[in-house]
Amino acid sequence: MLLLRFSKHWMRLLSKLADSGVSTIAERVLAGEELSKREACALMEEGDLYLLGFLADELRRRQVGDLVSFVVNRQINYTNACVAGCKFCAFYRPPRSGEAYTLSVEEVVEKASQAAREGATELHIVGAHNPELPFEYYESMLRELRRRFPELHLKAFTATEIAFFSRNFGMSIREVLLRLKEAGLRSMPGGGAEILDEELRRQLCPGKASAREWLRVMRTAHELGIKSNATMLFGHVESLRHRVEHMLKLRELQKETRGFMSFIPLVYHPEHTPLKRSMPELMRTSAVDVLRTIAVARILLGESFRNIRAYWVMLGKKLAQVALHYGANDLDGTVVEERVAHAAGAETEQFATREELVALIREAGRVPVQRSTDYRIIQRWD
Ligand code: V47
Repeated sequence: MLLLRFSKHWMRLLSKLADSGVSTIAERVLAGEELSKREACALMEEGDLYLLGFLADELRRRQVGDLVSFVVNRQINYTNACVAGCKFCAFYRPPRSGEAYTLSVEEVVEKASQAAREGATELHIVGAHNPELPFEYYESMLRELRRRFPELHLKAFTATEIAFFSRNFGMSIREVLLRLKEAGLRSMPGGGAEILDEELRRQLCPGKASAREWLRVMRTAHELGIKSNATMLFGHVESLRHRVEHMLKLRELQKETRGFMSFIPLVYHPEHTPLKRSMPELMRTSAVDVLRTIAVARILLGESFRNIRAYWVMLGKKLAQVALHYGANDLDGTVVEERVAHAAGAETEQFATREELVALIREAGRVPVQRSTDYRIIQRWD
Protein backbone atom coordinates (compact mmCIF):
# COMPACT_ATOMS: atom_id res chain seq x y z
CA MET A 1 0.00 0.00 0.00
CA LEU A 2 2.76 2.37 1.03
CA LEU A 3 4.78 1.39 -2.02
CA LEU A 4 1.80 2.09 -4.24
CA ARG A 5 1.38 5.55 -2.77
CA PHE A 6 5.11 6.23 -3.12
CA SER A 7 5.21 5.15 -6.75
CA LYS A 8 2.15 7.32 -7.48
CA HIS A 9 4.08 10.24 -6.04
CA TRP A 10 6.97 9.54 -8.41
CA MET A 11 4.71 8.99 -11.41
CA ARG A 12 3.09 12.34 -10.76
CA LEU A 13 6.44 14.04 -10.49
CA LEU A 14 7.81 12.35 -13.63
CA SER A 15 4.78 13.32 -15.70
CA LYS A 16 5.07 16.89 -14.43
CA LEU A 17 8.72 16.90 -15.44
CA ALA A 18 7.93 15.60 -18.91
CA ASP A 19 5.08 18.11 -19.42
CA SER A 20 6.78 21.15 -18.05
CA GLY A 21 9.43 21.70 -20.69
CA VAL A 22 11.95 22.25 -17.91
CA SER A 23 12.91 18.61 -17.45
CA THR A 24 16.52 19.08 -18.62
CA ILE A 25 16.90 21.99 -16.26
CA ALA A 26 15.52 19.91 -13.40
CA GLU A 27 18.00 17.15 -14.22
CA ARG A 28 20.85 19.66 -14.16
CA VAL A 29 19.65 20.95 -10.78
CA LEU A 30 19.61 17.42 -9.36
CA ALA A 31 23.11 16.80 -10.80
CA GLY A 32 24.29 19.82 -8.78
CA GLU A 33 25.09 21.93 -11.83
CA GLU A 34 24.92 25.71 -11.87
CA LEU A 35 22.05 27.18 -13.89
CA SER A 36 22.47 29.94 -16.45
CA LYS A 37 20.27 33.03 -16.42
CA ARG A 38 18.14 31.63 -19.23
CA GLU A 39 17.59 28.37 -17.38
CA ALA A 40 16.89 30.14 -14.10
CA CYS A 41 14.30 32.37 -15.77
CA ALA A 42 12.61 29.35 -17.37
CA LEU A 43 12.40 27.66 -13.97
CA MET A 44 11.06 30.80 -12.28
CA GLU A 45 8.52 31.45 -15.03
CA GLU A 46 7.42 27.91 -15.94
CA GLY A 47 8.41 25.47 -13.20
CA ASP A 48 5.32 24.42 -11.29
CA LEU A 49 5.09 24.68 -7.52
CA TYR A 50 5.31 20.96 -6.92
CA LEU A 51 8.41 20.53 -9.08
CA LEU A 52 10.20 23.57 -7.62
CA GLY A 53 9.41 22.37 -4.11
CA PHE A 54 10.74 18.90 -4.85
CA LEU A 55 14.00 20.26 -6.29
CA ALA A 56 14.52 22.83 -3.54
CA ASP A 57 13.78 20.39 -0.75
CA GLU A 58 16.21 17.85 -2.21
CA LEU A 59 18.98 20.50 -2.47
CA ARG A 60 18.21 21.75 1.05
CA ARG A 61 18.56 18.17 2.34
CA ARG A 62 21.93 17.71 0.60
CA GLN A 63 23.32 21.16 1.42
CA VAL A 64 22.30 21.68 5.03
CA GLY A 65 20.47 18.54 6.17
CA ASP A 66 17.53 18.60 8.56
CA LEU A 67 18.62 21.30 10.99
CA VAL A 68 16.47 24.43 10.98
CA SER A 69 17.88 27.39 12.82
CA PHE A 70 16.74 30.56 14.55
CA VAL A 71 18.45 33.28 16.55
CA VAL A 72 17.35 34.84 19.84
CA ASN A 73 17.53 38.50 18.92
CA ARG A 74 15.95 41.90 19.14
CA GLN A 75 15.41 44.46 16.42
CA ILE A 76 15.96 48.12 17.25
CA ASN A 77 14.95 50.84 14.80
CA TYR A 78 16.86 53.85 16.11
CA THR A 79 15.14 56.41 13.83
CA ASN A 80 12.42 56.65 11.20
CA ALA A 81 13.41 60.16 10.05
CA CYS A 82 14.47 59.70 6.45
CA VAL A 83 15.21 61.68 3.32
CA ALA A 84 15.38 58.69 0.95
CA GLY A 85 11.61 58.68 0.26
CA CYS A 86 11.36 55.07 -1.01
CA LYS A 87 7.97 54.40 -2.58
CA PHE A 88 7.58 50.94 -1.03
CA CYS A 89 8.23 52.11 2.54
CA ALA A 90 5.57 52.97 5.13
CA PHE A 91 8.01 53.17 8.03
CA TYR A 92 9.84 56.41 7.26
CA ARG A 93 8.75 59.98 8.04
CA PRO A 94 10.28 63.21 6.70
CA PRO A 95 12.72 64.51 9.36
CA ARG A 96 10.54 67.55 10.17
CA SER A 97 7.30 65.57 10.48
CA GLY A 98 5.62 65.40 13.88
CA GLU A 99 5.72 61.58 13.61
CA ALA A 100 9.48 61.35 13.12
CA TYR A 101 11.45 59.90 16.04
CA THR A 102 15.06 59.24 16.97
CA LEU A 103 16.08 57.17 19.97
CA SER A 104 18.80 58.53 22.19
CA VAL A 105 21.80 56.27 22.80
CA GLU A 106 20.42 55.70 26.32
CA GLU A 107 17.07 54.56 24.91
CA VAL A 108 18.85 52.13 22.57
CA VAL A 109 20.85 50.83 25.54
CA GLU A 110 17.63 50.36 27.51
CA LYS A 111 16.14 48.19 24.75
CA ALA A 112 19.39 46.25 24.56
CA SER A 113 19.42 45.66 28.27
CA GLN A 114 15.91 44.19 28.08
CA ALA A 115 17.12 41.92 25.23
CA ALA A 116 20.16 40.82 27.23
CA ARG A 117 17.94 39.97 30.22
CA GLU A 118 15.79 37.82 27.92
CA GLY A 119 18.77 35.81 26.67
CA ALA A 120 19.29 37.48 23.27
CA THR A 121 22.61 36.90 21.52
CA GLU A 122 22.08 39.46 18.73
CA LEU A 123 20.93 43.04 18.29
CA HIS A 124 19.67 43.89 14.81
CA ILE A 125 19.97 47.69 14.56
CA VAL A 126 18.72 49.61 11.55
CA GLY A 127 17.19 53.02 11.00
CA ALA A 128 16.82 55.41 8.12
CA HIS A 129 18.69 58.14 6.23
CA ASN A 130 18.50 60.80 8.91
CA PRO A 131 20.56 63.90 7.96
CA GLU A 132 20.30 65.37 11.44
CA LEU A 133 22.43 62.80 13.26
CA PRO A 134 26.20 63.26 13.55
CA PHE A 135 28.55 60.34 12.86
CA GLU A 136 29.47 60.29 16.54
CA TYR A 137 25.89 59.17 17.33
CA TYR A 138 26.47 55.85 15.52
CA GLU A 139 29.94 55.38 16.96
CA SER A 140 28.86 56.11 20.51
CA MET A 141 25.78 53.85 20.15
CA LEU A 142 28.00 50.92 19.13
CA ARG A 143 30.70 51.70 21.73
CA GLU A 144 28.20 51.98 24.54
CA LEU A 145 26.41 48.76 23.54
CA ARG A 146 29.73 46.91 23.31
CA ARG A 147 30.86 48.23 26.67
CA ARG A 148 27.62 47.35 28.45
CA PHE A 149 26.84 44.05 26.66
CA PRO A 150 30.07 42.58 25.29
CA GLU A 151 28.35 39.22 24.71
CA LEU A 152 25.73 40.67 22.32
CA HIS A 153 26.57 40.49 18.60
CA LEU A 154 25.97 43.90 17.00
CA LYS A 155 24.51 43.42 13.51
CA ALA A 156 23.80 46.93 12.34
CA PHE A 157 23.20 49.31 9.42
CA THR A 158 22.12 48.27 5.95
CA ALA A 159 24.40 48.85 2.96
CA THR A 160 22.20 51.80 1.96
CA GLU A 161 22.66 53.43 5.38
CA ILE A 162 26.43 52.97 5.00
CA ALA A 163 26.32 54.57 1.52
CA PHE A 164 24.29 57.44 3.02
CA PHE A 165 26.83 57.95 5.85
CA SER A 166 29.60 58.00 3.25
CA ARG A 167 27.85 60.74 1.24
CA ASN A 168 26.58 62.70 4.23
CA PHE A 169 29.86 62.77 6.15
CA GLY A 170 32.21 62.95 3.14
CA MET A 171 34.02 59.74 4.04
CA SER A 172 34.82 56.78 1.83
CA ILE A 173 32.75 53.64 2.32
CA ARG A 174 35.86 51.90 3.58
CA GLU A 175 36.48 54.61 6.16
CA VAL A 176 32.86 54.52 7.39
CA LEU A 177 33.00 50.76 7.77
CA LEU A 178 36.40 50.79 9.46
CA ARG A 179 35.27 53.36 12.02
CA LEU A 180 32.06 51.48 12.76
CA LYS A 181 33.95 48.19 13.03
CA GLU A 182 36.37 49.84 15.42
CA ALA A 183 33.36 50.98 17.49
CA GLY A 184 31.88 47.45 17.71
CA LEU A 185 30.08 46.60 14.46
CA ARG A 186 30.34 42.83 13.95
CA SER A 187 28.14 42.16 10.92
CA MET A 188 25.54 43.81 8.70
CA PRO A 189 21.91 42.98 7.94
CA GLY A 190 20.90 42.45 4.34
CA GLY A 191 18.30 45.20 3.99
CA GLY A 192 18.16 47.94 1.38
CA ALA A 193 18.87 45.53 -1.48
CA GLU A 194 15.25 45.71 -2.71
CA ILE A 195 15.73 44.66 -6.35
CA LEU A 196 19.26 45.18 -7.63
CA ASP A 197 18.25 46.77 -10.92
CA GLU A 198 19.17 50.37 -11.72
CA GLU A 199 16.07 51.17 -13.75
CA LEU A 200 13.69 49.79 -11.13
CA ARG A 201 15.53 51.60 -8.35
CA ARG A 202 15.18 54.89 -10.26
CA GLN A 203 11.41 54.29 -10.11
CA LEU A 204 11.16 52.99 -6.54
CA CYS A 205 13.97 54.49 -4.52
CA PRO A 206 15.89 57.14 -6.48
CA GLY A 207 17.00 58.80 -3.24
CA LYS A 208 19.24 56.02 -2.05
CA ALA A 209 22.17 53.81 -3.04
CA SER A 210 22.09 52.37 -6.55
CA ALA A 211 22.40 48.63 -7.14
CA ARG A 212 26.09 49.08 -7.94
CA GLU A 213 26.64 51.03 -4.72
CA TRP A 214 24.79 48.44 -2.61
CA LEU A 215 27.03 45.72 -4.03
CA ARG A 216 30.13 47.88 -3.57
CA VAL A 217 29.35 48.47 0.12
CA MET A 218 28.87 44.73 0.64
CA ARG A 219 32.09 43.89 -1.23
CA THR A 220 34.02 46.39 0.90
CA ALA A 221 32.44 45.12 4.14
CA HIS A 222 33.33 41.54 3.27
CA GLU A 223 36.89 42.56 2.43
CA LEU A 224 37.14 44.14 5.88
CA GLY A 225 35.91 40.93 7.54
CA ILE A 226 32.38 42.22 8.19
CA LYS A 227 30.00 39.47 7.11
CA SER A 228 26.45 40.29 6.05
CA ASN A 229 23.13 38.96 4.86
CA ALA A 230 21.37 39.77 1.60
CA THR A 231 17.65 40.42 1.10
CA MET A 232 15.33 40.77 -1.87
CA LEU A 233 12.09 42.74 -1.67
CA PHE A 234 9.63 41.03 -4.01
CA GLY A 235 5.96 41.05 -4.92
CA HIS A 236 5.61 44.71 -5.97
CA VAL A 237 6.22 45.96 -9.53
CA GLU A 238 9.21 43.81 -10.41
CA SER A 239 9.09 40.97 -12.97
CA LEU A 240 10.14 37.36 -12.37
CA ARG A 241 13.21 38.09 -14.50
CA HIS A 242 14.19 40.92 -12.12
CA ARG A 243 14.11 38.44 -9.22
CA VAL A 244 16.35 36.00 -11.08
CA GLU A 245 18.80 38.73 -12.08
CA HIS A 246 18.90 39.96 -8.48
CA MET A 247 19.77 36.50 -7.19
CA LEU A 248 22.42 36.00 -9.86
CA LYS A 249 24.12 39.29 -8.93
CA LEU A 250 24.30 38.07 -5.35
CA ARG A 251 25.61 34.70 -6.49
CA GLU A 252 28.42 36.43 -8.41
CA LEU A 253 29.47 38.59 -5.46
CA GLN A 254 29.33 35.62 -3.11
CA LYS A 255 31.75 33.73 -5.38
CA GLU A 256 34.16 36.62 -5.02
CA THR A 257 33.91 37.30 -1.27
CA ARG A 258 32.14 34.40 0.52
CA GLY A 259 30.93 37.13 2.88
CA PHE A 260 27.16 36.54 2.80
CA MET A 261 25.76 34.43 5.62
CA SER A 262 22.20 34.05 4.36
CA PHE A 263 19.64 35.09 1.80
CA ILE A 264 16.32 36.53 2.99
CA PRO A 265 13.46 37.01 0.52
CA LEU A 266 11.19 39.76 1.91
CA VAL A 267 7.60 39.78 0.76
CA TYR A 268 6.31 43.26 -0.03
CA HIS A 269 3.57 44.64 2.24
CA PRO A 270 1.73 47.43 0.39
CA GLU A 271 -0.48 49.11 3.02
CA HIS A 272 0.18 52.82 3.76
CA THR A 273 3.04 52.98 1.23
CA PRO A 274 3.32 55.70 -1.46
CA LEU A 275 3.42 52.91 -4.07
CA LYS A 276 0.02 51.62 -2.97
CA ARG A 277 -1.38 55.16 -3.12
CA SER A 278 -0.32 55.48 -6.75
CA MET A 279 -1.33 51.87 -7.59
CA PRO A 280 -4.37 51.05 -5.39
CA GLU A 281 -4.77 47.69 -7.16
CA LEU A 282 -1.43 46.49 -5.70
CA MET A 283 -2.07 43.56 -3.34
CA ARG A 284 0.20 41.45 -1.18
CA THR A 285 1.49 38.57 -3.30
CA SER A 286 0.19 35.01 -2.91
CA ALA A 287 1.46 32.09 -0.84
CA VAL A 288 2.21 30.20 -4.06
CA ASP A 289 4.38 33.03 -5.35
CA VAL A 290 6.23 33.18 -2.04
CA LEU A 291 6.92 29.43 -2.02
CA ARG A 292 8.02 29.39 -5.67
CA THR A 293 10.41 32.28 -5.00
CA ILE A 294 11.94 30.66 -1.92
CA ALA A 295 12.35 27.41 -3.84
CA VAL A 296 14.11 29.18 -6.73
CA ALA A 297 16.35 30.94 -4.20
CA ARG A 298 17.45 27.56 -2.81
CA ILE A 299 18.04 26.26 -6.34
CA LEU A 300 20.07 29.27 -7.50
CA LEU A 301 21.83 30.25 -4.28
CA GLY A 302 21.90 27.23 -1.96
CA GLU A 303 25.31 26.03 -3.06
CA SER A 304 27.01 29.33 -2.21
CA PHE A 305 24.74 30.80 0.49
CA ARG A 306 23.64 27.60 2.28
CA ASN A 307 21.16 29.52 4.47
CA ILE A 308 17.85 30.55 2.91
CA ARG A 309 15.60 32.24 5.41
CA ALA A 310 11.81 32.09 5.79
CA TYR A 311 11.39 35.37 7.69
CA TRP A 312 8.25 34.58 9.67
CA VAL A 313 7.52 38.25 10.46
CA MET A 314 6.75 38.95 6.82
CA LEU A 315 5.46 35.51 5.77
CA GLY A 316 3.42 34.71 8.86
CA LYS A 317 4.37 31.78 11.07
CA LYS A 318 2.27 29.25 9.18
CA LEU A 319 3.58 30.04 5.71
CA ALA A 320 7.13 30.21 7.09
CA GLN A 321 6.63 26.69 8.42
CA VAL A 322 5.52 25.46 4.98
CA ALA A 323 8.49 27.24 3.40
CA LEU A 324 10.74 24.84 5.33
CA HIS A 325 9.58 22.27 2.76
CA TYR A 326 10.41 24.61 -0.12
CA GLY A 327 14.10 25.13 0.48
CA ALA A 328 14.28 27.35 3.58
CA ASN A 329 16.37 26.24 6.57
CA ASP A 330 16.07 29.23 8.93
CA LEU A 331 13.18 31.15 10.50
CA ASP A 332 15.10 34.32 11.51
CA GLY A 333 14.51 35.03 15.19
CA THR A 334 12.51 36.10 18.19
CA VAL A 335 12.61 39.73 16.88
CA VAL A 336 10.57 41.35 19.75
CA GLU A 337 9.75 44.63 18.01
CA GLU A 338 9.36 44.95 14.23
CA ARG A 339 8.36 48.23 12.64
CA VAL A 340 9.02 48.15 8.87
CA ALA A 341 6.55 45.45 7.81
CA HIS A 342 4.08 46.37 10.54
CA ALA A 343 3.95 49.97 9.35
CA ALA A 344 3.00 48.49 5.96
CA GLY A 345 0.12 46.36 7.20
CA ALA A 346 1.74 43.13 8.43
CA GLU A 347 -0.77 41.34 10.62
CA THR A 348 1.77 39.00 12.20
CA GLU A 349 2.84 39.30 15.81
CA GLN A 350 5.97 41.31 16.55
CA PHE A 351 7.72 38.57 18.49
CA ALA A 352 8.06 34.82 18.79
CA THR A 353 9.25 32.89 21.82
CA ARG A 354 12.05 30.38 21.60
CA GLU A 355 9.56 27.62 22.52
CA GLU A 356 7.20 28.67 19.74
CA LEU A 357 9.95 28.57 17.10
CA VAL A 358 11.13 25.18 18.37
CA ALA A 359 7.57 23.85 18.14
CA LEU A 360 7.05 25.23 14.60
CA ILE A 361 10.26 23.58 13.39
CA ARG A 362 9.58 20.26 15.15
CA GLU A 363 6.11 20.11 13.74
CA ALA A 364 7.57 20.58 10.25
CA GLY A 365 9.61 17.41 10.88
CA ARG A 366 12.95 19.17 11.27
CA VAL A 367 15.51 19.49 14.05
CA PRO A 368 15.38 22.92 15.74
CA VAL A 369 18.66 24.66 16.57
CA GLN A 370 19.32 27.99 18.19
CA ARG A 371 22.18 29.63 16.30
CA SER A 372 24.49 32.58 16.67
CA THR A 373 24.36 35.41 14.12
CA ASP A 374 27.14 33.69 12.15
CA TYR A 375 25.36 30.34 12.13
CA ARG A 376 27.22 28.51 14.86
CA ILE A 377 24.97 26.14 16.81
CA ILE A 378 24.21 27.24 20.37
CA GLN A 379 21.64 24.62 21.31
CA ARG A 380 19.83 21.82 19.52
CA TRP A 381 16.58 19.99 20.21
CA ASP A 382 17.01 16.50 18.75
O1 V47 B 1 15.51 47.26 4.06
C1 V47 B 1 10.76 48.15 3.26
C2 V47 B 1 12.22 46.08 3.37
C3 V47 B 1 13.85 45.76 4.91
C4 V47 B 1 8.83 47.21 3.06
O2 V47 B 1 19.66 40.75 7.50
C5 V47 B 1 9.78 46.21 3.22
O3 V47 B 1 19.19 39.54 9.21
C6 V47 B 1 8.14 44.62 3.08
O4 V47 B 1 16.18 43.94 5.85
N1 V47 B 1 7.19 45.54 2.90
C7 V47 B 1 14.08 45.63 6.41
N2 V47 B 1 9.44 44.92 3.24
C8 V47 B 1 14.07 44.18 6.87
C9 V47 B 1 15.40 43.51 6.64
C10 V47 B 1 15.76 42.32 7.43
C11 V47 B 1 14.79 41.66 8.18
C12 V47 B 1 15.17 40.55 8.93
C13 V47 B 1 16.47 40.12 8.97
C14 V47 B 1 17.43 40.79 8.23
C15 V47 B 1 18.86 40.35 8.31
C16 V47 B 1 17.08 41.89 7.45
O5 V47 B 1 12.47 45.62 4.66
C17 V47 B 1 14.18 47.05 4.26
C18 V47 B 1 13.43 46.91 2.96
O6 V47 B 1 14.16 46.16 2.05
N3 V47 B 1 10.97 46.83 3.30
N4 V47 B 1 9.45 48.41 3.10
C19 V47 B 1 7.45 46.85 2.90
N5 V47 B 1 6.52 47.75 2.69
